[in-house]
Amino acid sequence: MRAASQLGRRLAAAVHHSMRGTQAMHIQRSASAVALGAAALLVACGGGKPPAGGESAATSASPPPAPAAETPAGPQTPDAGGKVITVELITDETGNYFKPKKLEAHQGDVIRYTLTQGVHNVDFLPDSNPGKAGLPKASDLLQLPGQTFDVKVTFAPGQYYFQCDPHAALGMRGRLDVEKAEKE
Ligand SMILES: [Cu+2]
Repeated sequence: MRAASQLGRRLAAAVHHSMRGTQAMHIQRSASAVALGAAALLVACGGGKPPAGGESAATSASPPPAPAAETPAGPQTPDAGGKVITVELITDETGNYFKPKKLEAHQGDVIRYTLTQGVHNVDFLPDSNPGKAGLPKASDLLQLPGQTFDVKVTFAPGQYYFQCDPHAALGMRGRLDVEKAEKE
């Protein structure tokens, strides 16, 4: 404390010695104006931004929505007259596969990929579906039995191919034939 105040006095004396009259006063005033300005900025920043704690909470809270964005298909509802078609994703002693691996759906139906066993995803790989528009984005990995990934059949009639990325090379692929919605 004492050393600090001595230093302060020495500095003040040095300023008075090196500056004279109004010039010194002017410097001192602008110095305090700068200090006030800085304080105002600090207050502005403190008020404008959430406190550090809140910010880190926001940061740690933001990752969960990201995977949700990559998997837009939450539970979907078929159009009137449409249906839900379940396709199981399975790992067993015979291998990794979709069941059924070949299916037919009409526009407006929902395909409910459902994990039965193992860890799988569903990917309508663009390379496997050249020229096709409106393909669903690849799902996240499904890891819990009963977990689902819904694909609403909104795309044009035709043949589509899907696969499980981790097991595609092992033959975990499927084919979807889309037909126009049936008129009732
Ligand atoms: Cu798989």
